[in-house]
Amino acid sequence: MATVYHAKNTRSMRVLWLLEELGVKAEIRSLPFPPSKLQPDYLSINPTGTVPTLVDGPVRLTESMAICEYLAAKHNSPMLVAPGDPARTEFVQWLWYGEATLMTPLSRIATVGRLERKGADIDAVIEDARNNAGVRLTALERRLEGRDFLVAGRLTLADISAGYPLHLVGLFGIDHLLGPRSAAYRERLRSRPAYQRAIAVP
Ligand SMILES: N[C@@H](CCC(=O)N[C@@H](CS)C(=O)NCC(=O)O)C(=O)O
Repeated sequence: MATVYHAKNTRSMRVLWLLEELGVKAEIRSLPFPPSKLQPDYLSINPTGTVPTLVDGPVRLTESMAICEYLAAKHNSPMLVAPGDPARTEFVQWLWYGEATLMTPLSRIATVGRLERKGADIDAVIEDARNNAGVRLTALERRLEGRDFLVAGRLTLADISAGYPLHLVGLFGIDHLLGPRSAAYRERLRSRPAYQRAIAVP
């Protein structure tokens, strides 16, 4: 059985959610956050100190979407849009959008918001990141016109990728940045039993 190193409200929720969608069991090891400070022995598992990490026999992966691709391929899931599929190119675009485009300003809000230092400069950085997230979210709003899911007319890893930054938007109290289609899309993802089981893991 594979092992997943997890911390609540982090990108490891993508992996837990996918496992639930696949109906695949794994050993979940929950860590305090940030593990590099609160559980430094985790650095021997993942030298970057980030979560998630997946260990599956000789396989060790430390990128949430690489873990999702690995698991979806291993279990022959249609959530992975394979090379040769007409939807593949769009799938790759939206797979990266969730991590590379949406997570950039949201990670800034998370890391700067954790600093003990407060003040006008910090507020300005957070405000700029919020504005930037709002601009980046408009691409999602446009994409969802006439669509329930990002690609291929079904739930794919692209939705798992985008689902985490949308979770953070809620946690950060910036729901006003979501257009109506994006808000409805997030609800569609959140209402899935697999999502709810994953999000409940401590
Ligand atoms: N690109 C990586 C990013 C992993 C990452 O930065 N995880 C955050 C939590 S969402 C983390 O563990 N941060 C702790 C730290 O940087 O010390 C992924 O998708 O897994």
